[in-house]
Amino acid sequence: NLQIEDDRTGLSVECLKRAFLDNLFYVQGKFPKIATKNDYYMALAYTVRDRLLQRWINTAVIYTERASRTVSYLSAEFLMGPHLGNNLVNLGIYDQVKQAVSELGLDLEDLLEQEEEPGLGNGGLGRLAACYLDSMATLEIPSLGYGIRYEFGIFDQDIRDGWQVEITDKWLHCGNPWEIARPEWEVYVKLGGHTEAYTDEHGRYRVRWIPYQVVKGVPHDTPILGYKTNTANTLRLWTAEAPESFDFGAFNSGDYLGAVQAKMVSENLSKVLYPNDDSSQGKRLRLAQQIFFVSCSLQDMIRIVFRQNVPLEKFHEKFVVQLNDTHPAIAVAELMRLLIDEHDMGWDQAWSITQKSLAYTNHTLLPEALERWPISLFRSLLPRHLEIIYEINYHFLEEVKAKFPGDSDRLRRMSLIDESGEKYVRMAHLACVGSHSINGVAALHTKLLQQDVLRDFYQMYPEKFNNKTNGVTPRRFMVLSNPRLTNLISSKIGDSWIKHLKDLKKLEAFVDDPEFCHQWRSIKSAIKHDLVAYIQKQNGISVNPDSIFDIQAKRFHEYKRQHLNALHIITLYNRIKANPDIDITPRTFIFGGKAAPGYYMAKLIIKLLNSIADVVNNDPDVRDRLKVVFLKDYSVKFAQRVYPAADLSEQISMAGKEASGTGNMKFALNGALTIGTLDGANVEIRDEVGAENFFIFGLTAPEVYALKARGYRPLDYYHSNRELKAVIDRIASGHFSHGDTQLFKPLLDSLLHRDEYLLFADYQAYIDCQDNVSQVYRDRDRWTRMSILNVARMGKFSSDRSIRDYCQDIWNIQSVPIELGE
Ligand code: 26Q
Repeated sequence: NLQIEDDRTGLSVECLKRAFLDNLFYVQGKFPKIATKNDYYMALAYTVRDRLLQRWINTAVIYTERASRTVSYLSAEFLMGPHLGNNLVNLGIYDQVKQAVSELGLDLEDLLEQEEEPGLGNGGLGRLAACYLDSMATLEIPSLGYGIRYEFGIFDQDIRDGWQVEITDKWLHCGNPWEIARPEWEVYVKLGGHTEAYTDEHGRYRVRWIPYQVVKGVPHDTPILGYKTNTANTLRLWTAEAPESFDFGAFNSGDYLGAVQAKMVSENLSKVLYPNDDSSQGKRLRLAQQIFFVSCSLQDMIRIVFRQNVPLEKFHEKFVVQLNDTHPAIAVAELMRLLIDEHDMGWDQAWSITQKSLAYTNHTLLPEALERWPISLFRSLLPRHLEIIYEINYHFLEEVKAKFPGDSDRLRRMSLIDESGEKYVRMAHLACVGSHSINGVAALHTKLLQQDVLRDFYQMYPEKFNNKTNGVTPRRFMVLSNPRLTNLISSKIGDSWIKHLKDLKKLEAFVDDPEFCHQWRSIKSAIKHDLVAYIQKQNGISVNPDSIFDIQAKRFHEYKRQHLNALHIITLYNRIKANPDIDITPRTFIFGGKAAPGYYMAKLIIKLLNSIADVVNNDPDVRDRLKVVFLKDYSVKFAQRVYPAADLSEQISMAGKEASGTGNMKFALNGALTIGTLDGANVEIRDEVGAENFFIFGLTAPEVYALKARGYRPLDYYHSNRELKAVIDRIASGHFSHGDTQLFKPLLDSLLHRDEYLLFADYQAYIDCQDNVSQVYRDRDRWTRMSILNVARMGKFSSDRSIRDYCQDIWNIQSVPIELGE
């Protein structure tokens, strides 16, 4: 039956057309005349899925046969973005499929637009996990991504009257063609209740946990295909269900409604993604989500270990478990519990396996974002884990005492339990103690962890610390999102750079080639024209495509200082108002990003930007020299449209606060120049592209500490800087709020009296630097040259490089190439 085989796996245009129509008929139950766009999207998605499955199964067979060492990437978030386009790129059939659907009278771009992206993450951390899955598959590293299949991902953002309004994200409402449920691998997770000590048949002291509730986890698998390899790894996300075997009737003495309620409580666990990207007050449901997916994942790994006839004592040889921040850090206690309570292992051996298996990545420098759980909450949900943590803490503090005798202050600081007031479990400390590796995500970040945030742990375990500078996947963020630049580059230097990003260096040979520079510039211009059309349609704003596209796209946070950008806009506006004929390089300020629903100040900043937009875009004095655009509902899909159109990338966080940033890399890779502080990975980007091709400004991290130490007084800056004062006064006057002087008062008060993120201290440096940007932009040849050199020198920031570093320094793992046998 060769014909049938070919329909599922063949890659020719003819075969793709046939398969597409077949899926439209047999999967969607439609024929062309009555099919909707979504039907066509689904038919195409299934056509692509069939081709993935062949690779997926081959990969699984080989990994099982060889019992290959495997990376488990544990993350509460995976911000995958749309699958279809990426799979077409990685399968290498983008052009064939485009032709196939076009011969059927359809437009591929149209169908790609149909996909509802799985927004199962907040921002950088979740997107990093997705880039790493792409790179692990491309490098043929056996890996499993483990997380939660949230029914509602990050909320959709609407803007009403300038304010952010949140709308639930129903990403599953049309079905998800990319996943396969695996109910046969369900697992059970206990919650609540109490523990009992007993003596087992060998006379050993043991503990039994009698839970209040048991929840069932069902895995849903999505194939993750590497770029032009046959490797298809798995993203395994868990949904929570009530176990039907649970006898609700008996448990609740005929209380049917109570039983239904219990079912709903179970399902709650995977209902919704928490939309804040800094850990907030201890919420019981959040902790329940963490133990739920961590326990499911560890039990799944143990099942795989047994199935592959690996003895449990060799768990750490089969798996290395990377913890994406502290969200899965409960794994330290849960792995101990599984080994000891469920698999009869002794403490010392369990501890050795746990430490050898786990590795921890930190993503934050905000002390307030370090996760802590109130002991009472912890005990009521995870009584057994708390006992285990106390025991780990006992052994750990003995170790600290041995290394630093007589230092009781150090014991207090390092304890897994914060006892300074209400008692808390410190998850970062748990992760540090339970892991063999602790890494930051950029060189500066790692250094600051060692000197500051985790300094005691660095002194205790210096050998555990290492840096792994973040990276991004060039497949999604260049090949897929920027085909025009991709084609130009490949026409000059071939396409090896897609897998070996350092090969972009070869572009430097063309930086003095006028024809090449001209092409480079026309491509950027064409992409900007596309965005202009989009903005016209979305926001009804006419934008000048020759203006500087100055873009800040990221979550809204005070430390990221979108409001510093606002101060610059108003500065230029004031200059125009004072002198309407002033010669200003035209600029379009573009913003995208969401604020946590409970983060009042971040939402007020969004309102401020939209209010400035209303005034500036409609003031006749401005004469179209300035435009301000807030693009709502920023997402991965949207990011792919925005990065290629940028001239200027805003990376202006207060130094010492942004762990790395990854948007900075995506912009630069697409030929934008960066204006930024010496923060996170900006430092390394500047080192790579050259200071002369980067707009740096502002205080450095040590200068920030020094200024705060000697007493920072924002009012002094306000009173001594004429332009700054005029900007603040302009906002305070109600100019952007229809005369309402109260609206932005909380923001202004915060700046004038605290200014925690030093906007005023950096204001003049930022303005001067922006004035220089405007000057340089006028020399279009110089700008183009800088743009080319940025791209040519971005090779370091491929997530392939990051993953190679993880493999070598932490995971000790080799690639396993996959042959496509039958
Ligand atoms: C924790 C507890 C309760 C509720 C929410 C959270 C939570 C959720 C998400 C805490 C933090 C996050 C996300 C953090 C994040 O995205 N950090 C970013 O990680 C990037 C990848 O390393 C870095 O580039 C960014 O600098 C960093 O801000």
